[in-house]
Amino acid sequence: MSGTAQIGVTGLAVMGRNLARNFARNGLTVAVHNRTVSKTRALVDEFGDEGTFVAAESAADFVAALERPRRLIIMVKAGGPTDAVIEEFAPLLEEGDVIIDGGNAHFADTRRRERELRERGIHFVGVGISGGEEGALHGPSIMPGGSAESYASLGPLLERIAAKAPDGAPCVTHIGPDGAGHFVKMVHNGIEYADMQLIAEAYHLLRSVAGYSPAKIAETFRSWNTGRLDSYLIEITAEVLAHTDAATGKPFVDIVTDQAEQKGTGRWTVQIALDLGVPVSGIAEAVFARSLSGHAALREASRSLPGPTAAPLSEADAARFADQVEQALYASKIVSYTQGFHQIQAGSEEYGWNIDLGSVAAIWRAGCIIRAAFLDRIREAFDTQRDLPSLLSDKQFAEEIGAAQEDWRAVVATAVHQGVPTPGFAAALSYYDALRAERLPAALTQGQRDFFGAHTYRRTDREGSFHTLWGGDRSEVSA
Ligand code: NBP
Repeated sequence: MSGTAQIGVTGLAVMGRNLARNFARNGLTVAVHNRTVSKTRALVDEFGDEGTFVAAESAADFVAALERPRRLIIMVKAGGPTDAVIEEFAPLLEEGDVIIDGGNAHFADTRRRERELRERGIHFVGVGISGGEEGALHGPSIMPGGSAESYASLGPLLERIAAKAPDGAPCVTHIGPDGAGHFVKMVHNGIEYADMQLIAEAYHLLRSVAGYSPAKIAETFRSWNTGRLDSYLIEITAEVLAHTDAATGKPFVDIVTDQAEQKGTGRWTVQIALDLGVPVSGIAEAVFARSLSGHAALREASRSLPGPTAAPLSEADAARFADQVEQALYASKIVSYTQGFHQIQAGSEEYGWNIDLGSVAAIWRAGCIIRAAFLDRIREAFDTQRDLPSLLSDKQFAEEIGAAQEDWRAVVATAVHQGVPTPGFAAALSYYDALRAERLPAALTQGQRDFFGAHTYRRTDREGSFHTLWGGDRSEVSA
């Protein structure tokens, strides 16, 4: 027998509970279930008047509450708990039913689960959800993978609860088969790491070089947020910097321990980029910067190492420097997105996902942590130029980054002179210069590899592989 709920959510911690409420508020009948039954009861007691919930205390009741084909979303802790919940529900389901994992799963796990459940006739959809708990309640950006057939059944429901871009389009699209959704969510988080690092470097420079107070930097960020840097992360940065600690009266940012945490997805992005051979140096520097910050003992032991001294800037010079930092931040941000989209493109080719990059940019325009005004232009660049080799090849972005490059270089040079670490800005600039270079020293690297390991090299003037007899008469042989 089939129930009446169009969707079910199991796992009612902060994310699952808010997602269930979002579905209910949008007119869907939602079956809700949680391992610890009191959470199910609490949800219905507190928010039952927001819509139609069917509270289920057992797995069997939960499955029975769902209309067919059943669509049930798992919102539990990623990893072992997700497998445990799948094993609990799969035997109760029938062919054509859809299990959706909305947790932060590794895309390789999603590929495995999709394959295993497909063999049992069940669709498995790995869905990346971004926007935190607020997004889950009011409209997240949603990145579903899985089969096209499952999206036909699930997509219309997701469109109801997704964030809406400024043009009204729901921030959800079928990303591609099996693990494509979780892969794109992973890269989204990698870009988020890079964005946050770049903003942190801009703050550090404005504080250390321009001599601005946190309140003044908050003001500066607010004004940047009215221009091309308009984004959620810039907006909340201004909020954080303007906040005063009630206990001490000091700027909040000054009473927080300067050791950042890094959870799975940023690290995964870099690990997978290494496997795919994609240079995501901005994301990697962001992960490493967080990691370095956490090495408290190492930092303590190194604190007395010598560094430069610099005179404070005049007010006018500080204002001019702040403008340059805006240019450096924007240019570096373009590079981060260029690298992230390159990784998505490479993953898509490796796994045969056929991901539409313009659609990915489109669904990041609202609801997610990296939402930003310029994503609309990224969408347009990929939509109108299907064979764009890189975001930097787009005429408009190339012009903008070209116009920013002098200030970008000045900022990185000042940071080096004054001993302010800017790994994100510097890595982005190096990436830009490496892509531009007529010749790279990789030619020398190849020579070294051939010398010590007979790894061979290709020539610029002839086809084929060659090896020089370095230990002998240094003549060249075809390899
Ligand atoms: P948590 O990640 O804190 O997980 C708690 C939930 O998992 C509870 O409902 C708990 O049930 C359930 N659970 C666990 Br733990 N082990 C279980 C098991 N063996 N069997 C059944 N249920 C089990 O919840 P969350 O912060 O709401 O996040 C949910 C998912 O969404 C995670 O994968 C997370 O990475 C992802 N996500 C989170 C955010 C965010 O901003 N927090 C954003 C995007 C995605 P119990 O109540 O009985 O203990």
